[in-house]
This record gives sequence, structure tokens and C-alpha cells, in this order.
Amino acid sequence: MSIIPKKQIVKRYKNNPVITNDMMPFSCRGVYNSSAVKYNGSYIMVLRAEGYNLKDSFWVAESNNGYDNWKIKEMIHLPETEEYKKYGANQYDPRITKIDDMYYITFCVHGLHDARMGLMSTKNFKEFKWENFLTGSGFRNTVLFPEKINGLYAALERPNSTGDIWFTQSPDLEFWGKHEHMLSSRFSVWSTGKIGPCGTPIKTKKGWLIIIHSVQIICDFEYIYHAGVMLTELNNPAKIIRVGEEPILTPEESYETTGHAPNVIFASSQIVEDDGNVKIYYGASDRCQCVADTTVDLLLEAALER
Ligand code: BMA
Repeated sequence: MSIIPKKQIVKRYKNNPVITNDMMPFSCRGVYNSSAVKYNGSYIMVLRAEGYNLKDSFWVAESNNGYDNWKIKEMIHLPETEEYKKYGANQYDPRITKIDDMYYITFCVHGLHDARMGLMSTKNFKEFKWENFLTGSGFRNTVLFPEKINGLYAALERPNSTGDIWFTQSPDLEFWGKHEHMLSSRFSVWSTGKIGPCGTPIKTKKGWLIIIHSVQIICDFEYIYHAGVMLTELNNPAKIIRVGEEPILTPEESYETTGHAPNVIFASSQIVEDDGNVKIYYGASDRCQCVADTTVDLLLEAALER
């Protein structure tokens, strides 16, 4: 990494944060770490909204430009089954991936002691279907690839025990195997804690572009969550081509440095426009929801040259 950094490649939206707790129709403590997709020409976000009881619910929000005027719509009903309730004392960090004509939402189902990943699906963001659990205990970040790879569904996952990123595949989105280790949580000076995949991997001619988050431990109880980027092989995503040595986004605005969890940027999704522009959606300091702009070319440059 050069001592003198180049110009930053991600530009924050001027009116950040774009969704705040006071926009929610209930007594809400924070809206953050949410995910967005483009749907029928409009922008849909699945929000993580945290009440003062510290429980999180998921809500649908819609905007016509992906930046502002977000309208908060319905709450998404979670499964009422005994099986879900057994593990789901709380839930958070939804990530949306479109595969064919279905939108899949992976999210963390948190019990009293540990967390596992769950999967919902929808075609219209009105009716949601609970699918199944994707992992056993000890996982908080599973992100699906947008297409099958070598005939199998594919996902990135993050065992909490080591905080590394792994690759896994499945014939049916329920039974997962072929696990391969991809990236160690100690890959750089800004990753001294856990790391994890952010939004759906972006398919480019050069490989899969994958935005990641990385926790830097400053001292015993002080953490900084950065966003970074890596590129992996198209036909074998477990094989990393390169990891960008610089973070692409690091907390510095007041809404990122001050909040319920200070110094947190948690990028959990991005939307790639037809012209190559990319909107990165990120939660700031466990308090509010933000958006920032970049392009596929700049992300590739960050992954390959910085
Ligand atoms: C994610 C979520 C949050 C947490 C956050 C930092 O992994 O699990 O609950 O506080 O990291 O934004």
C-alpha cells in the first residue's frame, strides 16, 4: 500500500442519511444495515428497524430515485412457526439477491446464545415466503451469488469462530456443502477483527467484484468498521484474484462516527445501474441508513490496483 493514498473512489450522497429512525411508524431507535434492489424501475429497500426494546423488524421502503423520498411501506411478517421461534429471538442484516425472477433475502436469525442464517423469498415485495435455515449455529453473514456457478447455487459465508470469508455451494438453496476457505480476517492493517461479505457479488468481465466489511480493532473496546473490495475468478469464486489494500469507505462523517455503535460503516448492498454507476447502501453507526456513489470501473481499479 502506498504511503500517499489516491483520491477516494466512493462519494457520499450529499443528503445522507437518507432513512432515519424518525421516519418509521413506531418508536424506533435506529434504521441501519439494510439492503436495496431495483424492482420494476423503482428502488426497494428491506429495512432493518430497531425498536427501543432492542428487537429488530424488517420493513419495505420505496424510492423513485434510490437516494431520497423513501416511503416506508409494510412490515414484513416473520415466520410464526415453533421452529423459527426456537432460534429467532431477534433478526437483522437482510441481504437481497435476485436469482431468475425470485428475490431471495438472507438474514441473521439471532437466538439467545448464537446466530444462524435464514432465507426468505419474494417475487413482489408484498408476499414473503420463509424458505429455510441456511446454516447451523455460528454464522451471521451469508450472501447469495445471483446465478448458479458450475450448476450449483453459490454463497459467501462467514463463520463467527474465525471471522474469515468462505465459499459454499448448494443444489437447492437448502443443503450446503463444498465449503472452501477464501479470505482470512487478518488480511490487512485495517482488518484485525472479523470480516464479512456485503452485497450480492457483482459479475464483471474481469471476475466477481465483492464488497466486504472489515473490523479494525483499535484497542480492547474500540472498533472501526470499514468497507473494502476484492475480485475473484468467475468460474471459481473461491479463488481470489486480488483484495484491494485500501478501504473504499471508512467512517468520518458525524453520522458515521457517532451513534449507537460509533465508527461503523456497514455496507450491506449495492445497486449496479446499466451505465456502470453503483449505489452503495450502508448503515452508519447502527443508527441510520446512507447511500454513496461509485462505478464498477472504479471498484475494479480499487480491487486490482490500489
Ligand atoms: C453487524 C450487525 C449489527 C452490528 C453491526 C455493526 O454485524 O450484526 O448488529 O452492531 O454489525 O453495524
